Amino acid sequence: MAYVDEVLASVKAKNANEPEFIQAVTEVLDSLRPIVDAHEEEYRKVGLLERLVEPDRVITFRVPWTDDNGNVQVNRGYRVQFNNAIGPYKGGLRLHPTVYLGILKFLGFEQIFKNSLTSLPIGGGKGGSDFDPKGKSDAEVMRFCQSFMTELYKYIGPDEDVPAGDIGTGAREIGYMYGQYKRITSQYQSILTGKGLSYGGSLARTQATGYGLLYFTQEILKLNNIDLAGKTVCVSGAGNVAIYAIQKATQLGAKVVTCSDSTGWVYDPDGIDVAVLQEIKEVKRARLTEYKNYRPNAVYHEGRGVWVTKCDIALPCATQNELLLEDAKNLVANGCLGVFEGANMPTTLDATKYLQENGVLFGPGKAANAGGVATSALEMSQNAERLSWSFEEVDQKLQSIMVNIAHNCDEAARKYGHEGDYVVGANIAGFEKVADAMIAQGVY
Ligand code: NDP
Ligand code: 2IT
Repeated sequence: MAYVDEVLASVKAKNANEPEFIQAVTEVLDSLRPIVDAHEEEYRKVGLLERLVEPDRVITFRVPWTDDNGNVQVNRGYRVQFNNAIGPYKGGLRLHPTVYLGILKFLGFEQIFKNSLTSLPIGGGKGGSDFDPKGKSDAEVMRFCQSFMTELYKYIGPDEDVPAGDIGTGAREIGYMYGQYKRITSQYQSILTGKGLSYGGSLARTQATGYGLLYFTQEILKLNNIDLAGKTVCVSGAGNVAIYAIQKATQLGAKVVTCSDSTGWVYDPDGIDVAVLQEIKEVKRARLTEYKNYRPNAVYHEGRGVWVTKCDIALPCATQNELLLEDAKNLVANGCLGVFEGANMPTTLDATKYLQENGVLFGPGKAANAGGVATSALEMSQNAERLSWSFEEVDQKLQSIMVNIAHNCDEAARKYGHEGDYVVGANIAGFEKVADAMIAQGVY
């Protein structure tokens, strides 16, 4: 049996209750076949793939907190420290009721290759909790965050593990967690990124994932002689990544006609108004049903359905497995040219295959959304030198990182005979550096 198949079979057997993790590993290992086949003996000898698919460690803990009625609630907290071959563990904290170990293992595993692609020295990790910030008061969110950090602080450090935001974890949550870390340790350290600008955060980190997605998209389109300006774009999601993807796409001359949240989606024929979206989501923390109150030409639909809309470019920016085979068929039938993932693993494996087989350019999340974590690493650099760079300086660096990732994916795919397959390109380009470092550092 081929080495990849042996390891895949073992991952499936050992992690049978973690379908998202199996999905992520399957995508990565399948596309690493060309490079693994070329180095099979060397990799087998050091158990490279077996080590790569097993996290360095998984930490789980109880998170008790008191709600506004005085009742004690208990959530489960996690940190998955997946791989630190090329730098300290780095990756976000997800707060969502669907969080369980399988989700965080898939995200931590993806993060290894994503972080390597940034060309910055960061390893892969992820964490979070099944806590749902929606519908909670600020005081409840604060008490949860303080309790979460009271355990997490033992396992993180500026050269050890540096968490950040993800779904459900934004500026408010990072602030409460940072405050609690400082209170426990008396240390003013770079142990979180996505911090507020008044206490060590980087300019442009808020915008970075969405902006980076567009810089990457624009570069891949350019490599294929397609101009982004004038194109119609569909975005899903209405959170951090979606909002700044819509803003940058609009600045670059495209028209974004959709966005969505977990209850429904909006079609705005005049182009989504980012200021309105920010008011609804960032200020009021409200539902998208409100959008049509500000924009009478817009239509609100209950449930899922963004991908029925005709578009040139699709940017899934909400969550995993939100773009299914039937959606891929709709996109192809409507003449879509490219799908670029702002979220992590938003496209199912069969949908990805269908899109690629039908000539749709496909930018996988670990490349396309790497701008967020790249800018987090820039925040760590600024903290280390106790300086802060201007918005323009960070944005410039972000642009060149994303252009570089696009070229590296393109070249790696070409080198291994899969020209234009950016899934193969991203996985191989991300894997190479991690594999080298793991081999050089011996068996551990
Ligand atoms: P936010 O919490 O800011 O926004 C998430 C958005 O997706 C919301 O509109 C939310 O709707 C929607 N959503 C979340 N879960 C579901 C679900 N199960 N079904 C339908 N809609 C859902 O998160 P981010 O924008 O930060 O993250 C979005 C995606 O991007 C995630 O996959 C994340 O891992 C990825 N990512 C984030 C980065 C970052 O820097 N923040 C960096 C790289 C990737 P509702 O509010 O109704 O729940
Ligand atoms: O999925 C991701 O890359 C993130 N949520 C950002 C992680 C980070 O450390 O900035």
